Amino acid sequence: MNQAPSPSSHFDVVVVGAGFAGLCMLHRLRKMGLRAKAFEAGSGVGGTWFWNRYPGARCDVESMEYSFQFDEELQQEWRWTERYSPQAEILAYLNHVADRFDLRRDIQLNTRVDSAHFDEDASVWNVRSSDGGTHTASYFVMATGCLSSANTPKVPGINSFGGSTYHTGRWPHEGVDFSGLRVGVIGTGSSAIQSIPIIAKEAEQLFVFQRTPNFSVPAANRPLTDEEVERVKSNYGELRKMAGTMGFGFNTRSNEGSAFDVSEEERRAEYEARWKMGGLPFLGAYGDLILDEKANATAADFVREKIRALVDDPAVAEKLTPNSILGCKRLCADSGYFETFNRPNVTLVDIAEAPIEEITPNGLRTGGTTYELDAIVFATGFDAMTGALLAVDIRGRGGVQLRKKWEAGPRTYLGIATAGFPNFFMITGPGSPSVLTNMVPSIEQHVNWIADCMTFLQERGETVIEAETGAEDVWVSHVNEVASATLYPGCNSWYLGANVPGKPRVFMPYLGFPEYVVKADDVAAKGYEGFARG
Ligand code: NA7
Repeated sequence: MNQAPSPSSHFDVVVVGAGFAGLCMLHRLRKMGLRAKAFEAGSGVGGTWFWNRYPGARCDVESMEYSFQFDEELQQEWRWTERYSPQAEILAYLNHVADRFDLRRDIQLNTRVDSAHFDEDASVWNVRSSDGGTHTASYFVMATGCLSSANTPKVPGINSFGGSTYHTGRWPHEGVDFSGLRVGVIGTGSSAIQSIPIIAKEAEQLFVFQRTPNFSVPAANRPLTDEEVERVKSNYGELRKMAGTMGFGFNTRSNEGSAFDVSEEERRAEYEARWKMGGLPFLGAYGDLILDEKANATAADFVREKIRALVDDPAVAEKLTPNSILGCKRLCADSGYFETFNRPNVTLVDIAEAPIEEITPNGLRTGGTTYELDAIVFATGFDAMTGALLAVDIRGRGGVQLRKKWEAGPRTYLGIATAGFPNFFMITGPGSPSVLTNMVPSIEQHVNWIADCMTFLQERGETVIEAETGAEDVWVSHVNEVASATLYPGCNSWYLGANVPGKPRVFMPYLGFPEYVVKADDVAAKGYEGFARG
């Protein structure tokens, strides 16, 4: 592990981040014989899975699929223990990957990249790191993840609080003991929904401050049997290929047809079966659930009924029942979330009408009532997709800042490059399928595309590649057009940036992994069409 202060040095590639994306990129660059260096802000590798250690943190994609496929021996030898991996197991896997492929010697931990400026005369990136290091690189790759920049609301009085505050995405490594404490959780997204049932069992009293109720289906997590692991491993390659053509998961069939192709009875049976099976494939019950409001309502009403049946107090059940489009905000998968509100030590506080007014030394005030608290958990999500990219002072041609260019929202070509910023790549950037897919295969697809592009240039003795503005404009319009044919843009989700006050509202992910791969491969096959090279 190289922890020495950085001297000034030149690399073929500087990579920012050592999570799934950074590790995968580094491994591929090594295999190409390039000199690469990764900087990682955390004190360990793992990215999302390094930071999100809150109680109950778990992936909502099945573990046999949420893993790398670039090395057959790795995928054969690693044994996942549960259907949905807990955070600690995914982190152990990523540490294993770092060791197995000897990646640590090119990773500098505890170091942020503060700025990266493109020098047009020398055609290199000047990169400054938080340890005072200055580096040059032919290529600059951001592998900083889509959900890594924590969003903590600016509530008045936040610094006056006498107890402890936590953000789910920055959880203390030593864990937190809530025994005997009065705890407030702000937010009811995926992180809250996973952690609330566990915090409720430990805390003396738990207050959940809910601005918007969320749809959630049971995760139905369980240990994996040797038989099912073997079934996947004996056919891993084929299953992965199949998943690539579906965009999500090889374990669950998605129905193409309309919810109205079948009788109400059949529809209910399908929803019931998927509810029992658990997890996000609930949304795959019919092809038009995210396209047609009436179709969506059939599934949403089914989940609403389930919530009402799970929660004893009808008034609490009503508050927990969303009146929005199912899946428009990312669907959650839980283990006993709604039932937790039947516990005598749990109180749901609806802050939809009366936002949090103030945090005081002893607690939190909303709607004129003060709640006395010993600890506050911000489960308030992330400045998604652009937050981590814009946290670095990235400047392209003419010294133009990426922040300036994206003032009205991110603009990319294929979610991988942006005009005016030569030799700069983003892994799963805005405008790529990313968060609407299984992230790990999406990351591998981007890593391979970027690496192949570098090889292409190398073979031709070319040193510069840059997205053309025209190609970028067409891509941005296409991303919007695809999204606007669905129900996704119709709610205040982080896909749109709506969770961060002042953030421009642009639908950021591209809908359709298989279509995207065809397009990206076609661009490459046509000599990187839409890119200027030289
Ligand atoms: P999410 O899904 O963005 O959830 C954040 C929650 O915090 C959500 O309920 C928000 O309510 C709430 N929130 C945010 N700001 C505030 C303020 N100012 N006041 C009250 N409540 C607030 O983040 P997660 O970490 O749970 O999950 C992120 C993704 O990680 C998830 O989708 C999975 O892909 C994994 P809102 O809905 O905005 O009204």
